[in-house]
Amino acid sequence: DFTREELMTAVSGQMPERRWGHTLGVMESAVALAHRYGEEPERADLAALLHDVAKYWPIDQQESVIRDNQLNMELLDYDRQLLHAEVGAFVAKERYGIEDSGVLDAIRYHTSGRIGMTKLDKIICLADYIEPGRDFPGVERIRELAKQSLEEALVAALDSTISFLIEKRKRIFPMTVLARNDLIRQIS
Ligand code: DGI
Ligand code: FE
Ligand code: FE
Ligand code: FE
Repeated sequence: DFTREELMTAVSGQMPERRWGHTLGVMESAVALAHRYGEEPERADLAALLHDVAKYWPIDQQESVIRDNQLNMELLDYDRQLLHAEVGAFVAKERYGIEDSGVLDAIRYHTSGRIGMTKLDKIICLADYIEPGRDFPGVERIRELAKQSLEEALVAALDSTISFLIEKRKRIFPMTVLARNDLIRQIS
């Protein structure tokens, strides 16, 4: 088994300095959200540590992991940015021996979201948007919303991604739209 320290060394070695800084930021934000919203901080920390582990793997390698292990093949029809989440969950389990399926799911769905997001899913997905190093239009409003409601903040975050994709005339992974709809349903 890997200690947390060994995992940190292994993960940081697979990404540029800047992305490792992002990962540390997501860990910090995820733990803070866990305390605020009653999730186990250790699980938030672990999922955040591993969430982008595959982000800088070559795309053909990410695609191979998905094909060779019969993971979610639908992802291959959409933006390549979606692959690293699915691959990351696989790697966390198979290479790093993570057995907590809730942690693995939080990694798997951190980019796309999903219907019926767990508290841990929401925390990791949201922490990914609001970590201290993030600077995109609207991030400050999402940080404020995150103090009041995980769901309100996450809807705002997904809306910003969906708007960005529309602006770039990219296709939207349907699960992202379903995730947003489901969160709005949970709020109202
Ligand atoms: O890995 P990070 O950069 O930290 O963040 P992420 O895992 O949330 O990746 C987000 C990127 O994925 C973002 O630049 C938008 C892009 N993307 C492309 N198609 C989709 C998508 N994101 C979502 N949620 N849904 C899509 O269909
Ligand atoms: Fe990511
Ligand atoms: Fe994200
Ligand atoms: Fe990230």
